Amino acid sequence: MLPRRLLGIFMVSAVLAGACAPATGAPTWTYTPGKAAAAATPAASQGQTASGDVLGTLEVRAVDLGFEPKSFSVTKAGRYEVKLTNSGAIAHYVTFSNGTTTGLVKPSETKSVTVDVPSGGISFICSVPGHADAGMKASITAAGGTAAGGEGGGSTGGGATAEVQPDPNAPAYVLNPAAAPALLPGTTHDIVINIEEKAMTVANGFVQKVWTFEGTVPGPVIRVKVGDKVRITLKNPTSNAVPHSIDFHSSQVAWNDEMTSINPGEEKIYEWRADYAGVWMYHCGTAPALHHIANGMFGMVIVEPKEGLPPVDAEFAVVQSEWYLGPQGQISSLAKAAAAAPAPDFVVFNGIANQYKDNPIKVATGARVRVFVLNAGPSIDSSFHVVGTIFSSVIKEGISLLPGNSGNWGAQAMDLSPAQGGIVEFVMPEDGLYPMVTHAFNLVGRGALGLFQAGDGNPKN
Ligand SMILES: [Cu+2]
Repeated sequence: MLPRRLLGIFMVSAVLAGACAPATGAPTWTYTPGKAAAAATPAASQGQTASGDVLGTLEVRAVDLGFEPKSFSVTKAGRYEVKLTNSGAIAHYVTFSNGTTTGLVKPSETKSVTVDVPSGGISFICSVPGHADAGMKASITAAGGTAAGGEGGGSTGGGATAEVQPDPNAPAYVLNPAAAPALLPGTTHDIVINIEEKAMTVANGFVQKVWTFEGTVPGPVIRVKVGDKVRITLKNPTSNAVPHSIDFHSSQVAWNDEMTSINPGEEKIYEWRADYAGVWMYHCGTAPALHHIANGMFGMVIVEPKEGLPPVDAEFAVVQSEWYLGPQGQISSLAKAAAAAPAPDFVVFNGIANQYKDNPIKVATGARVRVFVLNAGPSIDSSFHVVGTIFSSVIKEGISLLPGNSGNWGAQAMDLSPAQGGIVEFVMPEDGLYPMVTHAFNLVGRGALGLFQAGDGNPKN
């Protein structure tokens, strides 16, 4: 337990240090005219590309997620030292549009790099994927020159993009089975979750560099019952580029203890007890959490009541989510996901557009079917509906409609806002196809369509 506690304390300290640091209104400017040679400092060893005398030092502070200040001006073009102090809680870089970089600067660290500022100025970003889009862009202008602007080059992808075109050479997607897993045996569960950043075909012709729990989007379904203890070991391998974290909505824990971010090469333990039954979301909460969710870091926890759920004939787990495409092979677009009126390229069930339309989910005719449904969002509501059926049982966010209720009430669609989950049960009474949709029909054409196939799928025989 001790290492985890220490890590938690360290992260809190980093956050507080950031919050208490003095605000910097004006650019920190340490160049002394006429004393340039005397002010020269030893050249930074990392990423050095510049040559000649250092004309001054520019101090920049990284906060989560921005640079302070965002613009510098120097009196003439030439070679400068740029000193990055990281006052945030997660690691950052200063990376210039010509490729010069400080390298990774961890929380509370300071690193310097020297760079040639041309007369036209130069821009820099944090090159952790997603951070530039989240606002970590800045620029240096030289007096007499024209501004390079702060939105400059060196982008690592994920920006607002023109419409992404399908790639005919994209690998076929890997079908994500919809069957719900069995309840984990026992009452205490030790679970390792490896974070993996990888390429994934998210729709026919479209590949994204997704961030995953255990290599899949969504991450694995974890199924326990009320009273169980769960001990998660979250691992962020050195092969990853970005810090990550995990937040279980099924848990009651301090945000700044269990949910803190871990850098590549680190791991941490997150313990919780399943106090309440339901269908719960888990997700990465590392800033910007919108981007980490939009890029694949979410999954479902099922907590059954202590006495268990009544038996049914077949059980499935379906997570609805959105894709905001970045360029082919790159991370998703934070700019698109962050729009006030988000317009996803795809809305999908279990990570991949139309996968159950292409590969119908087969059930026996007349069987009682239970579907655990989670809306992972990050931003669009779900109206979960199975065409041709009526839900005789709905348990949603602690509220239940059960078969045999007086009045024989039923339900046609389960409304789930982002991060809400529920359970529906229904029967497909005759052979045939029963489409699964969100009844926001503009999204059905964007991938939110699956099929249940009862019997042989043909009602005519
Ligand atoms: Cu993450």
